[in-house]
Amino acid sequence: MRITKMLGIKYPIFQGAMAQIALAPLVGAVSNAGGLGIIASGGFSAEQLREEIQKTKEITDKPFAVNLMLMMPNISELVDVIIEEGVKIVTTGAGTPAPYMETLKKHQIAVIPVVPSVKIAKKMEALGATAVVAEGTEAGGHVGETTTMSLLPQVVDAVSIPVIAAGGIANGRGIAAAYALGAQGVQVGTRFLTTVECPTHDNFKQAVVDATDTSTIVTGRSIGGPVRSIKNKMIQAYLELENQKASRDELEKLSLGSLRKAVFDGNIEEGSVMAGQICGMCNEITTVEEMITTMFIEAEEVLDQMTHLSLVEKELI
Ligand code: TUI
Repeated sequence: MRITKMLGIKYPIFQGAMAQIALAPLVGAVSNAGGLGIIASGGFSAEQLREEIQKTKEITDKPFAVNLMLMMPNISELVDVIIEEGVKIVTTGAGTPAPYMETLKKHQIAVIPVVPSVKIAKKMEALGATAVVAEGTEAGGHVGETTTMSLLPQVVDAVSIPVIAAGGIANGRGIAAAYALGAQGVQVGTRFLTTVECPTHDNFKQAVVDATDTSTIVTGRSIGGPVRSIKNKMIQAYLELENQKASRDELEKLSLGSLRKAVFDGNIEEGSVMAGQICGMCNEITTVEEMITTMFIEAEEVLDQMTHLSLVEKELI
């Protein structure tokens, strides 16, 4: 069955669960526009998550999901809230959902882990995942090593559940490319940062609008937590510390609270502006609805064009 039918959504587009950003206003707008809005629960207490779920239900009566950032210490409390609130779709990232799988499945909750490799994709299928999101290293935030172009077809061939493509997708051409590589849909993060409904400080949006293809870099590899963000003063200092083989403590001191600093205070030089490599193409601020419908119209045009070219090449027209 197609992922759209399985989840009850119109367009096969997931909104990436960006920490501190993917809150009710953005999530509700995405679900109302026919995509899958996803609440980022990373950093939330159980009560904060409950409130965000309830706020989302006030904005939309369409399906939405909650993402579990598995590095957080309070996951089992968050799982309880998800069950109590009747959320039917969960995505996971930055770890394995194995300890929570049985409980989630028992409550008929679709579990869709984000995976950075074929090995982890297979592991998730064996655990009973409904689908997987194969995320290439082009993505923003916590990333793996393999690019979307290489990862996606290899994951598609390795599993028999639906695969959603993530990392480097911001327009209809990206969607068409993901389909060509065997994906059933896409997860998009960075392009949602330049929407009207994205609840960040305007400086944060402007940093994404101004960014180019070479604006991002990965830090944190030395401590086993690679994170992609837009280069700035803080990232420069972080890289210098990493080059000097600084300890995890020293590095964490620099990055502590940095996401909030950028997202809420608009301090884009000292804060963390997580974004993917496709930020160089996210130059326009539009509503979520306009963004999603434009992307799928463009994808269809590209796919029609490809069919046309193929017929021309076979000299059938
Ligand atoms: O999780 C993400 N991206 C994120 S989480 C995040 S919050 C954060 N804030 C500050 C510092 C660090 C993180 C920001 N961006 N993407 C999904 C993702 N999951 N990428 C890679 C993985 C992953 C990695 C290992 C998934 C599973 C895994 O191992 C599972 C296993 O079974 O070993």
